[in-house]
Amino acid sequence: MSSSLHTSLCDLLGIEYPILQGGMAWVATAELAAAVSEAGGLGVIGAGNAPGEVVRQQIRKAKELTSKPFGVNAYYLSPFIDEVIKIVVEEKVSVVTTGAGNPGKHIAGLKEAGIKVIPVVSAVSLAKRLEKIGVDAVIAEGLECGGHTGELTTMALVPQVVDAVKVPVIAAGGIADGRQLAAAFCLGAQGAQLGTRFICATECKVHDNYKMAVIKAKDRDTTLTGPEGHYVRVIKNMLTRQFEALAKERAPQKEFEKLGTGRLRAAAIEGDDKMGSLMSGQVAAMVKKIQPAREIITEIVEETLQVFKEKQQYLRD
Ligand code: TUI
Repeated sequence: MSSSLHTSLCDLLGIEYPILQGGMAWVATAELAAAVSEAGGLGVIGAGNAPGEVVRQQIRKAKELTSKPFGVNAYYLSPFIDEVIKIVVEEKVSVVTTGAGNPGKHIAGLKEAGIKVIPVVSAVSLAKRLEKIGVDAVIAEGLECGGHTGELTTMALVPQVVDAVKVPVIAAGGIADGRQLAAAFCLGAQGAQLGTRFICATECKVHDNYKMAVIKAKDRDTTLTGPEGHYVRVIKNMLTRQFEALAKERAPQKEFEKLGTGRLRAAAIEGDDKMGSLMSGQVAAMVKKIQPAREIITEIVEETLQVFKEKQQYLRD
């Protein structure tokens, strides 16, 4: 590679390429995070609903595998969220990304510990509020993403967040290759977070059935499940058909919760591709093979550079 790709985000986080790996619960373990960081991106351990001590073990394992910066994603619907934050501070993790809630109450403590805080937002209002309390960057995540989704597409959300805040914006949702990373830069983002493509990294320890479901998925094979306002994007299977039946009969939220409990673990650990929750973004169809994290990053960087080089021919003096 003769030229390289460098933005302010690389300096902020001490990484080589402006690529973050999504902190996917049950999927983004220490091995994946360390591999992404070793390859020059920012690897992120997904804390999900895990107790603090389990997250500490994961952090220590990642430290054994890499001396480069990595992050932990704190999931704000976890019953263990306070202890996860305490452990992240004790372990002096470089970066915390947050999801599924407002991390406001923890920001001062994390900043005091010298930890970079990067929340996921799916709306402009939260991005502005969080910038005021001192976050280092924000991840603007569009509804193309896997797992919990907001209401706006990446194309609509990213430039609106870029216009509303001064901190760097990282685009997420619908990004799997260099064309999409280049598009994110065109929208004003300083980097991108990718989840789905990294599910199929060699170093990702998720069950092979999960990886194969992503690889086999076609363009319209993901869907949103869950009650209104709490949508989760997954690959269509028997579970999503049962969710659809609940939605049709306008079942109460607790019925959705009952059907959904333990399903992500079932998919990720046991490989249950029928009744498991195969969380994945709309770009699943673009993921065609299992390959090392380093290869994924190198390919995306080369494609992005190629896009910018090619498109220069559109310019006229
Ligand atoms: O967090 C995600 N996506 C996720 S988390 C997850 S874990 C899970 N495990 C088992 C069952 C279900 C889920 C799967 N996918 N994305 C980040 C994200 N955060 N997107 C949107 C938000 C968000 C939503 C509301 C951030 C803040 C927020 O705040 C509301 C408020 O208080 O203003």
